[in-house]
Amino acid sequence: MRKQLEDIQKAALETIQSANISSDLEALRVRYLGKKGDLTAVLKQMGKLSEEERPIIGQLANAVREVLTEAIARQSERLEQAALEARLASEVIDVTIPGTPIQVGHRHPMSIVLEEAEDIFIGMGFQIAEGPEVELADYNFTKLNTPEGHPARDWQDTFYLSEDGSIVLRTQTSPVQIRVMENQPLPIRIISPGRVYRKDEVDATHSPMFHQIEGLVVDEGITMADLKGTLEILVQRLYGSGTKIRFRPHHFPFTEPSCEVDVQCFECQGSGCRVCKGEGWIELLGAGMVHPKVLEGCGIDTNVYSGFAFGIGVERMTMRRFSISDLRLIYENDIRFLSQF
Ligand code: 2NM
Repeated sequence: MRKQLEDIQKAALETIQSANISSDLEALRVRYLGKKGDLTAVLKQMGKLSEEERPIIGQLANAVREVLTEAIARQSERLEQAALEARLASEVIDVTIPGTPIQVGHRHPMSIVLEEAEDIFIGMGFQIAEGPEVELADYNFTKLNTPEGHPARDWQDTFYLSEDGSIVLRTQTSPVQIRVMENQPLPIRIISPGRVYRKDEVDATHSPMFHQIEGLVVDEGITMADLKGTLEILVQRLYGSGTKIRFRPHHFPFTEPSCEVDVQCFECQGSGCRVCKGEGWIELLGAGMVHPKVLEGCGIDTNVYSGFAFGIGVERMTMRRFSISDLRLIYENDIRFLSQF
Protein backbone atom coordinates (compact mmCIF):
# COMPACT_ATOMS: atom_id res chain seq x y z
CA MET A 1 0.00 0.00 0.00
CA ARG A 2 2.90 2.28 0.70
CA LYS A 3 4.04 1.59 -2.89
CA GLN A 4 0.49 2.31 -4.17
CA LEU A 5 0.42 5.66 -2.36
CA GLU A 6 3.88 6.60 -3.62
CA ASP A 7 2.86 5.73 -7.20
CA ILE A 8 -0.31 7.82 -6.92
CA GLN A 9 1.72 10.79 -5.62
CA LYS A 10 4.32 10.46 -8.38
CA ALA A 11 1.77 10.13 -11.21
CA ALA A 12 -0.49 12.84 -9.78
CA LEU A 13 2.35 15.39 -9.35
CA GLU A 14 3.38 14.86 -12.97
CA THR A 15 -0.10 15.32 -14.42
CA ILE A 16 -0.90 18.25 -12.12
CA GLN A 17 2.24 20.10 -13.12
CA SER A 18 1.53 19.60 -16.80
CA ALA A 19 -2.12 20.72 -16.61
CA ASN A 20 -2.49 24.03 -18.41
CA ILE A 21 -6.23 24.68 -18.25
CA SER A 22 -7.91 25.29 -14.89
CA SER A 23 -10.82 22.96 -15.78
CA ASP A 24 -8.29 20.12 -16.34
CA LEU A 25 -6.84 20.88 -12.94
CA GLU A 26 -10.26 20.55 -11.32
CA ALA A 27 -10.75 17.21 -13.07
CA LEU A 28 -7.42 16.03 -11.63
CA ARG A 29 -8.44 17.11 -8.12
CA VAL A 30 -11.59 14.98 -8.43
CA ARG A 31 -9.63 12.07 -9.92
CA TYR A 32 -7.04 11.94 -7.12
CA LEU A 33 -8.63 13.53 -4.05
CA GLY A 34 -12.38 13.18 -4.69
CA LYS A 35 -14.77 10.80 -2.87
CA LYS A 36 -14.39 8.28 -5.69
CA GLY A 37 -10.77 9.24 -6.30
CA ASP A 38 -7.62 7.11 -6.30
CA LEU A 39 -6.51 8.15 -2.81
CA THR A 40 -9.90 7.37 -1.27
CA ALA A 41 -9.89 4.01 -3.04
CA VAL A 42 -6.60 3.13 -1.29
CA LEU A 43 -7.83 4.37 2.09
CA LYS A 44 -10.91 2.15 1.76
CA GLN A 45 -8.61 -0.87 1.85
CA MET A 46 -7.07 0.21 5.19
CA GLY A 47 -9.28 -2.33 6.98
CA LYS A 48 -7.08 -5.12 5.64
CA LEU A 49 -4.02 -3.66 7.39
CA SER A 50 -2.59 -4.71 10.73
CA GLU A 51 -2.91 -2.52 13.86
CA GLU A 52 0.74 -1.42 13.54
CA GLU A 53 0.61 -0.62 9.83
CA ARG A 54 -2.69 1.33 9.92
CA PRO A 55 -1.39 4.58 11.59
CA ILE A 56 1.74 4.63 9.46
CA ILE A 57 -0.18 4.22 6.18
CA GLY A 58 -2.80 6.67 7.50
CA GLN A 59 -0.09 9.26 8.10
CA LEU A 60 1.41 8.61 4.68
CA ALA A 61 -2.01 8.95 2.99
CA ASN A 62 -2.58 12.29 4.75
CA ALA A 63 0.87 13.46 3.68
CA VAL A 64 0.11 12.52 0.06
CA ARG A 65 -3.25 14.37 0.28
CA GLU A 66 -1.42 17.45 1.58
CA VAL A 67 1.27 17.31 -1.10
CA LEU A 68 -1.29 16.95 -3.90
CA THR A 69 -3.59 19.67 -2.50
CA GLU A 70 -0.62 21.97 -2.26
CA ALA A 71 0.49 21.09 -5.81
CA ILE A 72 -2.97 21.74 -7.23
CA ALA A 73 -3.14 25.12 -5.47
CA ARG A 74 0.29 26.13 -6.75
CA GLN A 75 -0.50 25.02 -10.32
CA SER A 76 -3.82 26.86 -10.16
CA GLU A 77 -2.02 30.03 -9.11
CA ARG A 78 0.48 29.60 -11.93
CA LEU A 79 -2.36 29.21 -14.48
CA GLU A 80 -4.14 32.30 -13.18
CA GLN A 81 -0.94 34.32 -13.35
CA ALA A 82 -0.29 33.14 -16.91
CA ALA A 83 -3.86 33.96 -17.95
CA LEU A 84 -3.54 37.44 -16.47
CA GLU A 85 -0.24 38.04 -18.24
CA ALA A 86 -1.72 36.86 -21.54
CA ARG A 87 -4.68 39.19 -21.11
CA LEU A 88 -2.51 42.17 -20.21
CA ALA A 89 -0.34 41.51 -23.25
CA SER A 90 -3.33 41.25 -25.60
CA GLU A 91 -5.17 44.27 -24.19
CA VAL A 92 -2.34 46.77 -24.37
CA ILE A 93 -3.78 50.18 -25.34
CA ASP A 94 -1.69 52.85 -27.00
CA VAL A 95 -3.12 55.95 -25.36
CA THR A 96 -1.05 58.15 -27.68
CA ILE A 97 -3.02 57.14 -30.83
CA PRO A 98 -5.32 60.08 -31.76
CA GLY A 99 -9.04 59.33 -31.18
CA THR A 100 -11.73 59.14 -33.87
CA PRO A 101 -12.80 62.75 -34.43
CA ILE A 102 -16.41 63.52 -33.47
CA GLN A 103 -18.40 65.57 -36.00
CA VAL A 104 -19.42 68.74 -34.21
CA GLY A 105 -22.42 70.64 -35.56
CA HIS A 106 -23.32 74.27 -34.99
CA ARG A 107 -26.34 76.50 -34.66
CA HIS A 108 -28.67 77.06 -37.63
CA PRO A 109 -28.00 80.46 -39.30
CA MET A 110 -31.45 81.61 -38.14
CA SER A 111 -30.54 80.76 -34.53
CA ILE A 112 -27.22 82.61 -34.85
CA VAL A 113 -28.96 85.78 -36.02
CA LEU A 114 -31.86 85.45 -33.55
CA GLU A 115 -29.55 84.97 -30.55
CA GLU A 116 -27.34 87.85 -31.69
CA ALA A 117 -30.37 90.16 -31.88
CA GLU A 118 -31.63 88.92 -28.50
CA ASP A 119 -28.22 89.68 -26.95
CA ILE A 120 -28.27 93.21 -28.36
CA PHE A 121 -31.74 93.94 -26.95
CA ILE A 122 -30.99 92.30 -23.60
CA GLY A 123 -27.94 94.60 -23.48
CA MET A 124 -30.32 97.57 -23.79
CA GLY A 125 -32.47 96.35 -20.88
CA PHE A 126 -35.19 94.52 -22.84
CA GLN A 127 -36.82 91.34 -21.59
CA ILE A 128 -37.93 88.47 -23.84
CA ALA A 129 -41.68 87.71 -23.94
CA GLU A 130 -43.38 84.72 -25.57
CA GLY A 131 -46.97 83.76 -26.30
CA PRO A 132 -49.23 81.31 -28.19
CA GLU A 133 -49.01 80.79 -31.96
CA VAL A 134 -52.72 79.91 -32.02
CA GLU A 135 -54.39 83.21 -31.11
CA LEU A 136 -57.75 84.82 -30.61
CA ALA A 137 -58.55 87.10 -33.57
CA ASP A 138 -59.38 89.60 -30.86
CA TYR A 139 -55.71 89.71 -29.78
CA ASN A 140 -54.25 89.29 -33.26
CA PHE A 141 -56.44 92.02 -34.85
CA THR A 142 -59.10 93.84 -32.84
CA LYS A 143 -56.90 94.96 -29.94
CA LEU A 144 -54.32 96.07 -32.54
CA ASN A 145 -56.77 98.60 -34.00
CA THR A 146 -57.59 96.26 -36.89
CA PRO A 147 -61.39 95.85 -36.58
CA GLU A 148 -63.63 93.43 -38.48
CA GLY A 149 -63.81 94.36 -42.16
CA HIS A 150 -60.20 95.60 -42.22
CA PRO A 151 -58.35 94.26 -45.31
CA ALA A 152 -55.55 92.82 -43.14
CA ARG A 153 -58.13 90.33 -41.75
CA ASP A 154 -58.90 88.88 -45.22
CA TRP A 155 -59.53 85.09 -45.25
CA GLN A 156 -57.23 85.01 -48.28
CA ASP A 157 -54.27 86.17 -46.19
CA THR A 158 -54.79 84.62 -42.77
CA PHE A 159 -55.06 81.02 -41.51
CA TYR A 160 -58.40 80.92 -39.66
CA LEU A 161 -58.80 77.91 -37.35
CA SER A 162 -62.51 78.33 -36.58
CA GLU A 163 -65.52 78.83 -38.89
CA ASP A 164 -66.64 81.96 -37.00
CA GLY A 165 -63.24 83.62 -37.52
CA SER A 166 -62.48 83.93 -33.80
CA ILE A 167 -59.27 81.81 -33.76
CA VAL A 168 -56.26 82.32 -36.05
CA LEU A 169 -52.61 81.40 -36.46
CA ARG A 170 -50.99 84.68 -35.36
CA THR A 171 -49.94 86.86 -38.31
CA GLN A 172 -47.44 88.80 -36.17
CA THR A 173 -46.14 88.53 -32.58
CA SER A 174 -47.95 91.76 -31.54
CA PRO A 175 -50.63 89.82 -29.59
CA VAL A 176 -47.80 88.91 -27.18
CA GLN A 177 -47.24 92.64 -26.63
CA ILE A 178 -50.98 93.14 -25.97
CA ARG A 179 -50.91 90.39 -23.33
CA VAL A 180 -47.87 91.99 -21.66
CA MET A 181 -49.48 95.45 -21.68
CA GLU A 182 -52.66 93.98 -20.14
CA ASN A 183 -50.91 91.97 -17.47
CA GLN A 184 -47.56 93.49 -16.51
CA PRO A 185 -46.71 96.66 -14.62
CA LEU A 186 -45.28 99.69 -16.46
CA PRO A 187 -42.73 100.58 -17.68
CA ILE A 188 -42.41 97.87 -20.37
CA ARG A 189 -39.32 97.05 -22.40
CA ILE A 190 -39.77 93.73 -24.26
CA ILE A 191 -39.03 91.92 -27.49
CA SER A 192 -41.22 89.04 -28.65
CA PRO A 193 -39.49 86.66 -31.07
CA GLY A 194 -41.38 83.77 -32.65
CA ARG A 195 -43.13 82.06 -35.54
CA VAL A 196 -45.90 83.84 -37.43
CA TYR A 197 -48.19 82.63 -40.25
CA ARG A 198 -49.63 84.16 -43.41
CA LYS A 199 -51.37 82.53 -46.40
CA ASP A 200 -48.50 83.16 -48.83
CA GLU A 201 -47.32 80.94 -51.69
CA VAL A 202 -43.76 79.69 -51.28
CA ASP A 203 -41.15 81.48 -53.40
CA ALA A 204 -37.63 82.89 -53.00
CA THR A 205 -38.85 85.58 -50.58
CA HIS A 206 -42.15 84.21 -49.15
CA SER A 207 -43.15 81.39 -46.83
CA PRO A 208 -46.50 80.72 -45.08
CA MET A 209 -44.52 80.46 -41.82
CA PHE A 210 -41.73 82.86 -40.91
CA HIS A 211 -40.17 84.46 -37.83
CA GLN A 212 -40.45 87.93 -36.39
CA ILE A 213 -38.89 89.89 -33.61
CA GLU A 214 -41.19 92.61 -32.41
CA GLY A 215 -40.15 95.19 -29.84
CA LEU A 216 -42.22 97.33 -27.49
CA VAL A 217 -41.29 100.11 -25.08
CA VAL A 218 -43.95 101.87 -22.97
CA ASP A 219 -42.97 104.47 -20.38
CA GLU A 220 -43.55 108.12 -19.45
CA GLY A 221 -42.36 110.54 -22.14
CA ILE A 222 -41.32 107.97 -24.80
CA THR A 223 -40.94 109.68 -28.21
CA MET A 224 -39.89 108.89 -31.78
CA ALA A 225 -36.35 109.94 -30.73
CA ASP A 226 -36.19 106.90 -28.40
CA LEU A 227 -37.29 104.69 -31.32
CA LYS A 228 -34.59 106.17 -33.58
CA GLY A 229 -31.86 105.80 -30.93
CA THR A 230 -32.81 102.18 -30.17
CA LEU A 231 -32.88 101.14 -33.85
CA GLU A 232 -29.60 103.00 -34.54
CA ILE A 233 -27.88 101.00 -31.79
CA LEU A 234 -29.41 97.80 -33.22
CA VAL A 235 -28.01 98.32 -36.73
CA GLN A 236 -24.61 99.57 -35.49
CA ARG A 237 -24.24 96.37 -33.46
CA LEU A 238 -25.62 94.11 -36.23
CA TYR A 239 -23.91 95.59 -39.28
CA GLY A 240 -21.02 97.70 -37.93
CA SER A 241 -20.61 101.11 -36.28
CA GLY A 242 -20.66 103.16 -39.51
CA THR A 243 -24.04 101.79 -40.66
CA LYS A 244 -26.61 104.48 -41.60
CA ILE A 245 -30.41 104.13 -41.48
CA ARG A 246 -33.25 106.27 -42.81
CA PHE A 247 -36.92 106.58 -41.83
CA ARG A 248 -39.74 106.72 -44.40
CA PRO A 249 -43.38 107.47 -43.58
CA HIS A 250 -45.64 104.40 -43.75
CA HIS A 251 -48.96 103.12 -42.43
CA PHE A 252 -49.76 100.43 -39.85
CA PRO A 253 -53.14 100.27 -38.09
CA PHE A 254 -51.49 99.80 -34.65
CA THR A 255 -49.00 102.70 -34.77
CA GLU A 256 -49.35 106.43 -35.38
CA PRO A 257 -47.18 107.82 -36.81
CA SER A 258 -45.75 104.76 -38.57
CA CYS A 259 -42.56 104.39 -40.56
CA GLU A 260 -40.40 101.95 -42.44
CA VAL A 261 -36.70 101.88 -41.70
CA ASP A 262 -34.09 101.27 -44.39
CA VAL A 263 -30.43 100.44 -43.91
CA GLN A 264 -27.75 101.76 -46.28
CA CYS A 265 -26.81 99.07 -48.82
CA PHE A 266 -23.92 96.95 -47.51
CA GLU A 267 -22.84 96.19 -51.09
CA CYS A 268 -22.49 99.72 -52.60
CA GLN A 269 -22.55 101.96 -49.51
CA GLY A 270 -25.52 103.85 -50.98
CA SER A 271 -24.43 104.60 -54.54
CA GLY A 272 -26.87 102.08 -56.03
CA CYS A 273 -26.22 98.54 -57.26
CA ARG A 274 -27.87 95.23 -58.15
CA VAL A 275 -28.37 94.17 -54.51
CA CYS A 276 -30.38 97.32 -53.61
CA LYS A 277 -31.88 97.58 -57.13
CA GLY A 278 -30.25 101.00 -57.63
CA GLU A 279 -31.89 102.43 -54.48
CA GLY A 280 -28.80 102.60 -52.25
CA TRP A 281 -31.04 101.50 -49.33
CA ILE A 282 -32.53 98.19 -48.25
CA GLU A 283 -35.78 97.83 -46.30
CA LEU A 284 -35.09 96.57 -42.76
CA LEU A 285 -38.21 96.84 -40.58
CA GLY A 286 -41.48 98.56 -39.76
CA ALA A 287 -42.05 100.70 -36.68
CA GLY A 288 -43.99 103.53 -35.10
CA MET A 289 -45.47 105.10 -31.96
CA VAL A 290 -48.05 102.73 -30.47
CA HIS A 291 -51.54 103.97 -31.41
CA PRO A 292 -53.37 105.58 -28.44
CA LYS A 293 -56.36 103.29 -29.13
CA VAL A 294 -54.09 100.24 -28.64
CA LEU A 295 -52.64 101.59 -25.36
CA GLU A 296 -56.06 102.57 -24.01
CA GLY A 297 -57.51 99.19 -24.99
CA CYS A 298 -54.93 97.68 -22.61
CA GLY A 299 -55.91 100.09 -19.81
CA ILE A 300 -52.85 102.34 -20.17
CA ASP A 301 -53.35 106.07 -19.46
CA THR A 302 -52.20 107.90 -22.60
CA ASN A 303 -52.04 111.21 -20.73
CA VAL A 304 -49.05 109.80 -18.84
CA TYR A 305 -47.61 107.00 -21.00
CA SER A 306 -46.55 106.63 -24.61
CA GLY A 307 -44.66 103.91 -26.44
CA PHE A 308 -42.89 102.81 -29.57
CA ALA A 309 -42.97 99.42 -31.32
CA PHE A 310 -41.24 97.77 -34.23
CA GLY A 311 -41.24 94.50 -36.14
CA ILE A 312 -38.34 92.80 -37.94
CA GLY A 313 -38.38 89.68 -40.13
CA VAL A 314 -35.72 87.23 -38.91
CA GLU A 315 -35.46 85.37 -42.24
CA ARG A 316 -34.76 88.63 -44.03
CA MET A 317 -32.07 89.57 -41.48
CA THR A 318 -30.50 86.12 -41.85
CA MET A 319 -30.51 86.28 -45.66
CA ARG A 320 -28.82 89.68 -45.55
CA ARG A 321 -26.30 88.65 -42.89
CA PHE A 322 -25.13 85.52 -44.77
CA SER A 323 -25.89 86.64 -48.36
CA ILE A 324 -28.50 83.89 -48.85
CA SER A 325 -30.44 84.45 -52.08
CA ASP A 326 -33.38 82.06 -51.59
CA LEU A 327 -35.56 81.82 -48.47
CA ARG A 328 -36.32 78.14 -49.12
CA LEU A 329 -32.69 77.19 -48.38
CA ILE A 330 -33.26 78.27 -44.76
CA TYR A 331 -35.97 75.62 -44.24
CA GLU A 332 -34.65 72.67 -46.27
CA ASN A 333 -31.99 71.69 -43.69
CA ASP A 334 -29.58 70.46 -46.36
CA ILE A 335 -26.32 69.85 -44.49
CA ARG A 336 -24.30 70.92 -47.55
CA PHE A 337 -25.96 74.33 -47.26
CA LEU A 338 -26.02 74.65 -43.45
CA SER A 339 -22.38 73.62 -42.93
CA GLN A 340 -21.27 76.84 -44.68
CA PHE A 341 -22.25 79.09 -41.80
C1 2NM B 1 -44.53 96.20 -36.77
C2 2NM B 1 -44.46 97.50 -37.20
C3 2NM B 1 -44.91 98.52 -36.36
C4 2NM B 1 -46.01 96.58 -33.38
C5 2NM B 1 -46.98 97.23 -32.70
C6 2NM B 1 -47.17 96.57 -31.52
C7 2NM B 1 -48.10 96.86 -30.43
F1 2NM B 1 -48.53 95.74 -29.87
F2 2NM B 1 -47.49 97.56 -29.50
F3 2NM B 1 -49.12 97.55 -30.89
N1 2NM B 1 -46.32 95.53 -31.52
N2 2NM B 1 -45.60 95.55 -32.68
C8 2NM B 1 -45.46 96.91 -34.69
C9 2NM B 1 -45.38 98.20 -35.11
C10 2NM B 1 -45.03 95.90 -35.51
O1 2NM B 1 -44.12 95.12 -37.53
C11 2NM B 1 -43.68 95.35 -38.83
